[in-house]
Amino acid sequence: MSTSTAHRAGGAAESKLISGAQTLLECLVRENVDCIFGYPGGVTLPLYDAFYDHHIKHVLVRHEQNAAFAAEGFARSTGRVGVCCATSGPGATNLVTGLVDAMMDSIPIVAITGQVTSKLIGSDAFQEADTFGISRSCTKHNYLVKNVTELPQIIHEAFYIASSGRPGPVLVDIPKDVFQAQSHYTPVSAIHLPGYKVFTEGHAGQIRRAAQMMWDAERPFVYAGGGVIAANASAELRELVELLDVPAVNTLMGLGALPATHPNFVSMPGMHGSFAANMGMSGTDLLIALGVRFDDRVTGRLAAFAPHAKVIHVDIDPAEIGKNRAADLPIVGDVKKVLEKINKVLNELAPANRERNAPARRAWWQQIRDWKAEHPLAPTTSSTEIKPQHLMREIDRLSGGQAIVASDVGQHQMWAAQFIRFNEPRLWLNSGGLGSMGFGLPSAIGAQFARPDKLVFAIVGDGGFQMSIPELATVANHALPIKIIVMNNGYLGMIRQWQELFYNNRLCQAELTSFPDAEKLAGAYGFKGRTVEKPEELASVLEEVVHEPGPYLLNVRVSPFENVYPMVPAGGAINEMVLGPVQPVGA
Ligand SMILES: Cc1ncc(C[n+]2csc(CCOP(=O)(O)OP(=O)(O)O)c2C)c(N)n1
Repeated sequence: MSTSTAHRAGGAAESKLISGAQTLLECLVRENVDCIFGYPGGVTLPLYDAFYDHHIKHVLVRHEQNAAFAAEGFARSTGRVGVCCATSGPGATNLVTGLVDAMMDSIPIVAITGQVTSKLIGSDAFQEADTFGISRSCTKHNYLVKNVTELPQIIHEAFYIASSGRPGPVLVDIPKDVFQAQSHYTPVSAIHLPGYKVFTEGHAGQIRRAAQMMWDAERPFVYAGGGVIAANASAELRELVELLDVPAVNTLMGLGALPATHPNFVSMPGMHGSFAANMGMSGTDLLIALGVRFDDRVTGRLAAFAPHAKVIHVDIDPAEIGKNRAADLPIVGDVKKVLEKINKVLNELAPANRERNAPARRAWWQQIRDWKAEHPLAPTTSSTEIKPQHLMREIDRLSGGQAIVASDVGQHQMWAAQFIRFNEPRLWLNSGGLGSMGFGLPSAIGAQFARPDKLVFAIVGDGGFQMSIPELATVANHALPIKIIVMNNGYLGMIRQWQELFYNNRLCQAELTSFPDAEKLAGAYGFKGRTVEKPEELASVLEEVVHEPGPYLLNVRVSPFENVYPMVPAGGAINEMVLGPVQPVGA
């Protein structure tokens, strides 16, 4: 394999002797990087000296974890590689949660860390940590740069690995003396990685068999995930769904892959998925699994998952195939390319097949419609308090399926996923695999830098928000017009829900008191904030928030004891949903 993005027109750096720090920036320019999220420290000072008069924008976040989350927000909202940067020791260890997060959700980021001077490595020097060792299990690949002459090759490899195949985080650890060393910049013209093979095309025979299975099925069902978004395969997914006229779900990571307003879109499956989505997964005879990993939050009890289904599984990562659920027909390849080919064969086979199972398929569609009508995802409203579902429906109305919504983790995340519709990919940003609180605000920051034209909401719980309060300074600094919506239920809501339902309502360390006054807090940073608690005021206050040209912090007091339903209790089968509050006997 010989391919890379490394050989773009560079700067004037090729002939002169330049420092390692300048070499790094030259490589970043060639990778089209225009924005980095970071935090300086002793060993990265040579790099910051190079930043001083460089055109690449460096955004100073207030904690390194948020540099990684912001880089992820940048990457998730664009598909481009996000870049973050931290110093050695505590700076690098603070990045770890973000690296694990990017690894779990297959997000392409490159993390640059400073390391102590080469000759001190291993001596327990000040701010020394074994960043290479620590990051080994939470990166797709990592490097420790030993010589400045290796730097261009390593940086371009890092970008190539982060963005190719199954995307993921790559870390490059650079000792201080390497930043300082002088060398002639030598452009890199190709990347050769003999041990790294990416199979993109899919097996032609398997593709043909898959298309035939799709026509043969009586109750086909599409299960599309984050891999469809990573592969930019939304158009091909839509074509497949329309060709077969098949019902489809998008996972939490895949929301927006098929527009939420598409008539074939059922909704989200899984632990808090809709009745129709979970019943569809349980009743299908052919599960068309595209860029998904059969996550336990989707499958519930694996042994009971999709019991009648044959499975076609398309994924770029061979390690995913058969990991949780055996595939009857595996296809390793880029979902976009594979779907293009499948759609072609489906068209070829259509005349001989389209009518064959038409009655069975009509009955299947009727069943799906009945399930949808039986238990719709209906928003709960009240005249005395703001219900969380009401809040999400209002945000949905203002978004019109077009806004970027970065969510934190907890109940609000699930309600947002259920009620806010996404009509495009890369609008819904959330920490799906790791479920990391503190993700919402910094990822919204990354997204707003990447897509300044977009309306960006950060929807956070009162718990998670307090993990990212320092980033209000970053928002203020750059006057980022992010709409920060705190769904404030006075609790670590998801913890309270589980303690109520599964621990006999013995609420322990779940209550959150002392939430700051939003108006004063935002005011202290120089932007607008307020609290709303009356349901009749919600719509007009949200309009005001959206029309404010600058940032806005809106604290929405919602009913404290609302639970997210449907819910599949941990270990349950996904068709064994609890659909709503269990009524006390005699009620
Ligand atoms: C960093 C981190 N710590 C702990 C958890 C466990 N956890 C999951 S949801 C949740 C409660 C979140 O509360 P809040 O932010 O108020 O959101 P809500 O559930 O009320 O919407 C907790 C503590 C987590 N996901 N991430």
